[in-house]
Formats: sequence, C-alpha cells, structure tokens
Amino acid sequence: MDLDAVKEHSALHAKPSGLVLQYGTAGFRTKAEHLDHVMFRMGLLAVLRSKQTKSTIGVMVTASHNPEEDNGVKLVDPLGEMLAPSWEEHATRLANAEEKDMPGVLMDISVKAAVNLQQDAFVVIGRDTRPSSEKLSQSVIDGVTVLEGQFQDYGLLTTPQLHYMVYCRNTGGQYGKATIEGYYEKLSKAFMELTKQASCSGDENRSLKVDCANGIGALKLREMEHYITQGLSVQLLNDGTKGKLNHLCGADFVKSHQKPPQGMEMKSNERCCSFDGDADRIVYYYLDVDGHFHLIDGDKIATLISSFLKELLLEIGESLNIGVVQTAYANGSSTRYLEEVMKVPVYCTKTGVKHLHHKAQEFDIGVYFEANGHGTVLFSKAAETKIKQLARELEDKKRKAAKMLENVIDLINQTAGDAISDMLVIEAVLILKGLTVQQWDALYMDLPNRQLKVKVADRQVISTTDAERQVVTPPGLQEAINDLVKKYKLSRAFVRPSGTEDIVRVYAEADSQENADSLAHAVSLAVF
Ligand code: NG1
Ligand code: ZN
Repeated sequence: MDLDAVKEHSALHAKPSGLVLQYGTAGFRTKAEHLDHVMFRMGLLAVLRSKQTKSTIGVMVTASHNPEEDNGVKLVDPLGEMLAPSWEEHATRLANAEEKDMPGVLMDISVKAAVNLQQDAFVVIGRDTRPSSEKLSQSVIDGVTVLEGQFQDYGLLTTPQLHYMVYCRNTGGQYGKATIEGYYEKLSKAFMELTKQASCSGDENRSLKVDCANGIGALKLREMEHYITQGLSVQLLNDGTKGKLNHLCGADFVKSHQKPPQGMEMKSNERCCSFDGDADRIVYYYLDVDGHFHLIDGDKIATLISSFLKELLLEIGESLNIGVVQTAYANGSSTRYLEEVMKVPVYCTKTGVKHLHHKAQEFDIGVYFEANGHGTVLFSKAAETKIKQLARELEDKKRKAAKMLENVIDLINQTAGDAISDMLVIEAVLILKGLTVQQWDALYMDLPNRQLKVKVADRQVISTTDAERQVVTPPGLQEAINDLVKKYKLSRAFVRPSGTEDIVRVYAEADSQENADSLAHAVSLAVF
C-alpha cells in the first residue's frame, strides 16, 4: 500500500477536523458538503473489502428519501447485501480518523481484517440524481484508484440496481447480466411471461400512475418502458423535470403524511404508487368514490405477495415453508391477518433492512417488508432448484403454478427492496388474481396509527429489547408507556432512537385516529 500516495490524495479530500459521523442503518448520511472526505475514504475501504472477500464490492452514493441537500454513501457486500457489521465499525473508524491519523487507521484495518494487499480489487459505483452526487462519486473513484483498485462507474442507478450489478458480477452471470440492459431484460421478460398466464387477459393497457419523487426512478422507468411491451403502461409524475427531489412527494412523504404527493392528479379508484428518492421503496394508494385517501403500505404489499405465493405452493402441493418478516412498525391488523387468516408465520425484527433480510433467509420463501414499503422476497437455493425442477416435471395446472413461481423468482430483486421490481410483482399479482386496488385494500382494515418524532438531548439514553418493542433504559419509561397504552382499546405503542436521524421515534396504534394521536402524544411527553 503506497501510504504516501494515500496521504497526498487524502489532502485533496481533507476531513473537517472534529466532524464525527456514524455508519448507520443506511450508511453515512448528512449534508452533502460534509461528505467529500467520507466518499474518498469509502473508496479506500471498498478496495480493502474487495481484496478481503476476493469479490466485487459496490458503493452507492445516495441519501434516499432525505432532502436534496443531503447525501450519503453505503457499501454493498458480495451477494448484494448490506455491509457486514464488523466492517461498519471499520467504516466509522476510517471516516472519523483525523487527517494525519487516517493512513495509520487504514493500515490497521487492513491488518485486523487480514486483508491480502496483493489481491486484485474491483469496485462498482452508482449514484442518484442529487446535484452533489456526481462530484461525490468522483471522490469515491479517487479513493479506489489511489489503492490501485479497478472499478466500473455505472453512473446514474437506483440503489437496488447497484445491488443487482454486484450480485451478478459475483455469481458469474448466473443471476443475470451485470448491465442496465441485462436488468431490464431479466425483469421485463419475467413480467411478460408471468402475466401471459392470466386466465382473462383483462385490460391490455392497464395503466398505473407513478410518483417518482423527482428522482432516479423516473429516468430508469422511462428507460424500461421500451422493454415492457404488454401488460402495463406507466404514467410518470414528479419525474424531476420541474420539482425538487423528495419535496412534498415520494414514498416517504406519502407514508408519513398519509396523503397524496403534490403533482399527482387522482381520479377515484385509480391505482397510484410512489417511489422514494433512490427507488428502493414503494407504496400504493387510491382515492375512493367519496374522495377519501387510502394508503396501501409495505404491510399490505407483503400480504398480497405472500398470499399469492402460498396459493401457488398449495397448487403444486410442495411443502416448501413460507415466512413473513416485519418490524414493530407493521400495522397490528396486518400481523393478525397474516397469522390468523392466512396462517402464515410472522416474525418481528429490529428496524433496518439488514435485520429483516437476515431473518427472511431462514425460510424456503421469506417475504419481508418494512411498513414504509421497503422489502422483497428471498428464495433459498434449495427452494429455487426444487421449483425449477417442478416446472419441468409437473403437468397441467401444477406445472403452470410452478412456472409462475419460477417467473416470480426472476422478477423479484432478491438482493434488496426494489421499487421497480416490487411494482412489477404487484401488478402481475393483481392481474393474475383479477383484483382491483380496492379489493386488495379490503383484505384487512389498518388500525389507525401515528408516528411522531421527538427531539431529545441524547437519543442514545433510550435502549430497547424485544425487536425494539420494549424500552430497557431509562428506567421507568416502559412502565409509563404500559400505563398509557392501557387507557386505550386495541392499543400498542413503542419508542426507539432513530438510526438515521437525531431523534427518537414514537409509534402508537389504537381503535380510532383520535386515540392513536392522543396516545402517541402522551408517549412523546413521557420520553422527555
Ligand atoms: P430509522 O431512522 O432508524 O427509523 C428509517 C426507517 C427504516 C429504514 C431506515 C433506512 C422508519 C420508521 N424507519 O430508519 O425503516 O428504512 O430509515 O432508510 O420508517
Ligand atoms: Zn430509499
């Protein structure tokens, strides 16, 4: 390792002294102007991780649903997953080392992680549409090249597309081609194969309005339109030509405000959806004939997809197990419906996709979604092999069901939640089951709920257990929450420090909106 070259280049990306950042649930995220040194250093770290794993590593420059002025960076591990926890610690240490100490810390990490410095390194880089992203991704490239790593800069990509590229490259092209065309070809082929199976072809030109959060989703959906020649036509709104990224629009806005995004003209009963700023989340919604807004969030998406998969499994008569993974934010009605009506086992993990992803890997088919619309379906290798074999061997209806499962495997992005891929799965399921958006929504009624943010001096004084549903410290807080919850019907509430913002999140559910609001408010007062 040429430490003099590292020092020299690092000086061009000097760290503001005293600035401390944490590699959190979604990597580093803050105001774009504070991130140049972090980007350079993550380029360095990606090279070490690539050498250590002897695999391609991904670096994504994005701050997802945050305001346009923010930015962020996260590393993608060989199988398209989030960075391993021990490397999150290395990332935090490297990002926070003062300028003069940085080369020493870099060396120390490479020793501790037993990196063979002679090994080749390959890094792939993607970025979202923020004005700051291009320059910041150049700083990543500086970091990669100073350690003589090779790289491919994919330029503008959705976050899940970058995960896809990493996975394709590390699996010798088995999963798909590591090009943007390869991604579109794989998904569009699976979508069209799947929807061809619909017994009544229905409306040939089913249309869907998509709010693209003024972000990367618009560019990528527009590119993909040429590949999907039947079954769906999308109308793009908030495509970035006028509005500001994530401003009054996008999946996060719609979910947290429970209202339509600006720029979306909705007729009653029209199916609409919103992506977030890097297109890894999706939520659906519609207005009923009385003009009431209905949100269909990640929980209802998980319910729709898992009920479809369960029906296919019943049809083929195979005892592959299926499990649904949620977080504490999942609406209580969704958990009840999945467990009691659908008879599907449901598990709760801590917030953050990596926890859900990890748990979902325990099943033949693991469906995971956060209520905010981030999620996917994982098929174990054994399940995938079995399904492919059945699609060849079975006959008639059973064969058709196995083929459909095979198409779903190709359509779903198993590396990460992917708004484009999830949208196509959902549209295909609606077509195949002949469901309208209202019928989908009517599977169960969400319990009224409220989320609040509370600003406190130090959010880390709150620690939790039981997948974040119970407070451990400070003492007395959980008892206070229990007493408040008892005052309402069908109620539930919890608090946890956010992993991405300097706030404490409060969540409450109850039998009416008024009661959910009042419980959330009372709990937030108890947090102070
Ligand atoms: P935090 O800030 O830790 O609550 C938020 C979301 C997560 C996840 C991450 C990463 C909620 C309540 N929390 O985490 O689900 O998506 O951001 O983007 O929506
Ligand atoms: Zn996102």
